[in-house]
Amino acid sequence: MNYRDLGLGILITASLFACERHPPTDLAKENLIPKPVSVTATAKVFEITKETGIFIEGESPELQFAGQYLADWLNPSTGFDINVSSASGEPKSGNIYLKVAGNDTELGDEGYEIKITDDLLTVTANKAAGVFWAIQTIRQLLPAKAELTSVQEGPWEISTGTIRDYPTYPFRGSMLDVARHFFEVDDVKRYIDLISLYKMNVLHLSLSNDQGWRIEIKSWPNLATYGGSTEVGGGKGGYYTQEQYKDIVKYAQERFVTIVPEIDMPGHTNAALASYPELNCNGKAPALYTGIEVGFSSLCTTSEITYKFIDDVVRELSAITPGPYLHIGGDESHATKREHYIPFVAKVRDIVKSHGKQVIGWEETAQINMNEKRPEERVTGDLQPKSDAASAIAQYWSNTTHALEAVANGSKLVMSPAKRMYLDMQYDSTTKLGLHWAAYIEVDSSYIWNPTTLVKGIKRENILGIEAPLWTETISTMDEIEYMIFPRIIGLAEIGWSPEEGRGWEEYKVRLGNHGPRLKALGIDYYASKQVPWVE
Ligand code: TNX
Repeated sequence: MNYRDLGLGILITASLFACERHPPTDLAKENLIPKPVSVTATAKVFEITKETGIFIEGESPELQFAGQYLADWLNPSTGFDINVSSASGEPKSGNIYLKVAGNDTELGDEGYEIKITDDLLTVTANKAAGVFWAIQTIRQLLPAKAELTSVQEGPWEISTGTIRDYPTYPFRGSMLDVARHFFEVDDVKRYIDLISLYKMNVLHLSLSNDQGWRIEIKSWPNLATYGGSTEVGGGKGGYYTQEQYKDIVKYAQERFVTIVPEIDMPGHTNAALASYPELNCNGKAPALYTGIEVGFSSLCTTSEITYKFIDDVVRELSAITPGPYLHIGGDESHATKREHYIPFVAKVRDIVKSHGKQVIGWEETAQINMNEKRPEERVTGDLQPKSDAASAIAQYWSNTTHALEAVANGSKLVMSPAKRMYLDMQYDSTTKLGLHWAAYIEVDSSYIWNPTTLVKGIKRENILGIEAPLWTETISTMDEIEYMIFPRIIGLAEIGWSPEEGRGWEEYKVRLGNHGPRLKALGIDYYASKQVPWVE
């Protein structure tokens, strides 16, 4: 045999082996997304068998839930009957051991360590959230068919080594607009499942807009029953009762996802204005609206009743929202005079604080911290932040001046740059759904950017996190949601979680391509971009 043949032989064997998942031999070569902080491989194999049990150390219901979540995920496809039991100390060989230990400062509140030897798989985290994110990683270490709900053939092997991992940003979210089109509770739950697969921990629900009011407010019942009775295009709309909202919040909480409810004010309020004439300066209720224009509606910012209304809404919503945040919108208030907008936002912020919540507002709300001059009229020394400015969070979407005002105030930013992160933007000019006012966003473009270098003057310490919004003017079914958010949201989740230094498109697209079978197994209707080398 000559050397060329030998080389070819090795090449063929190596490429066959690369396609073969079993046995997996190198933990460091797994296609994990988000990419973990560190992975070391030890070249052996741990196997999940019908004898495997899940043992949890600690009594918390959250940890109990996480353990059961893993069992419920493993059992249908493996056909095993894996149980969760309490442990005190390491279980015997062949088991999975989930432990909240609480003293590894590097891991923080959401980080985890997975240590896999040939006889034990151990997850250690400071908090149950870390264990839950570790479980999402473990899912990706098993073959894609493990995601199916019918019994599949094993073996169920994981290569050995250690993964240590924790997020870059504490706030990693997506926004779902349930106002332009209404989505049922089960769709919202699926959305939560899908974002938490990739370790996103915030779901911002845009609950009101010109086209619909989507949350029951007991003291102002027409908001939901009348204001929620239609949607873009004139469909029947809908709303969540407070019980349904609480059910969504609980479902999210179990999966370590915080719900951020938004009531957009003073603009984007036609549905409320149509429901109650007294909210209008002229005392007349406009008709319901089913188009997609923006910037034409405003609450009457100079009347007392408006603030009574807001206080009632914020009180009821705060009482059913365990998370720390309440979003007041504040975007595109083109129908509100600037001299009215600024004191309005200041008052609403006080109302939200009085109900114990931290305010988030779209970038325009950052202006209220300044004097009342327009940016172009200001001279040095004019930028005098009000004393409480720093406590409000601003959500950057397109205007860098406003984002920098937020920074000058000491506010933290949630980064949602429309040109990179808006999931309603079309992939290219052939995309049938979506809009393109900000950009066409192909999969590479949504991935190749960094929050810390996007806007001069916005630094790492100014950023609370990132959020990918899905506006739904053109989107009305779960399939359409999935097509617009996948696969872009996967890369955005990685931007929120993984260290900036380790990221690169050429390497990422290969990992992403390897998630194709997993997405299919999960029944996700993703956009199969030609930029990505999808694995069949
Ligand atoms: C801008 S981003 C909006 C929304 C639209 C979206 C469509 C922002 C704060 N406002 O009202 O739905 O564009 O892409």
